Amino acid sequence: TTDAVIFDLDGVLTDTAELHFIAWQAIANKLNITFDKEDNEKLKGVDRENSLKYILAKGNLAVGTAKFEQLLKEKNDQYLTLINEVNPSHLFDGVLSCFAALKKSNVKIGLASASKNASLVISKLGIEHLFDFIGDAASVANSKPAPDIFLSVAHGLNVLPKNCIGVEDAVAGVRAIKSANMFAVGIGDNQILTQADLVFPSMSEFDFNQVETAFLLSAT
Ligand code: G16
Ligand code: MG
Repeated sequence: TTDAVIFDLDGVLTDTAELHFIAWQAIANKLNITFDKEDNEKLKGVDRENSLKYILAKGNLAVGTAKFEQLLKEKNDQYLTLINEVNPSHLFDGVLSCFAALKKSNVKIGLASASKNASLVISKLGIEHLFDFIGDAASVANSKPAPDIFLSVAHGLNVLPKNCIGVEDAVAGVRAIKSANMFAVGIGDNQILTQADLVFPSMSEFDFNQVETAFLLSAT
C-alpha cells in the first residue's frame, strides 16, 4: 500500500533553479569564474556548500573558511531577496490536482528538499497547509544522492520507507529515493532519469492511479 508520497521541491513543484542560477552567477562573476546554464544544471539538487565547492573548483580557486562562509551568506542573501517574489502562480501545473488525489486516497504528503529555504518557498507558494511533514535539509548529515532526507521525512510522517513513493527531477534525487528503498517517480526525461521506476514528462502528466498500479506491481 502507498502510505505517503514524498516530493522534491525545485524542479517538481516549482522552478527555483533560475533563481539559484542568478544568485550563483553573481558570486561567480565577482570571483571571475564563468558560470553558465550548463553548470547550473549540474547543481540541481546539490546542497549549498557543495554547489560553492563546484564553482570554486571550476575556477581553480581555493579560499579560506571565513571567505567560504561569507560567499555562502552572500549567495543566500541574494537568493532570499529573489524568492521574496515567489507567489502561488509559480506553482507548476498539475501539483494541486495531484495533491487533491492523494488526500482523497488518504495518502500522506511529504517534502524532501535539499534547500534550507524550502519551508519559506513552500509558504510563498501557498501550499504549506497541504503537507503532513516538511523535511529539514539542515538536520540531515548527507545530502542527495544519499537517502538521508527521504528517510527523515518517512520517519517524520511515521511511515515505512518501503510504503513510500518519492518524486524527483534530478538524477541525484532519484538515486536518493532508490537508496531509501522507495518507489521512484521521475519528472522529466526518461532517457536521463534511467533509475526511476516510472517517469512523467511533467507534473501535469502525474497520474496517481498509474503510479499506484506500477508501485503495487513492483512490490510483488
Ligand atoms: C535545491 C536546488 C539546488 C540548491 C539546493 C540548496 O534542491 O535544486 O540547486 O543548491 O536546493 O538550496 P539552499 O541554498 O536554499 O539551501 P531541491 O532538493 O529542492 O531540488
Ligand atoms: Mg529537484
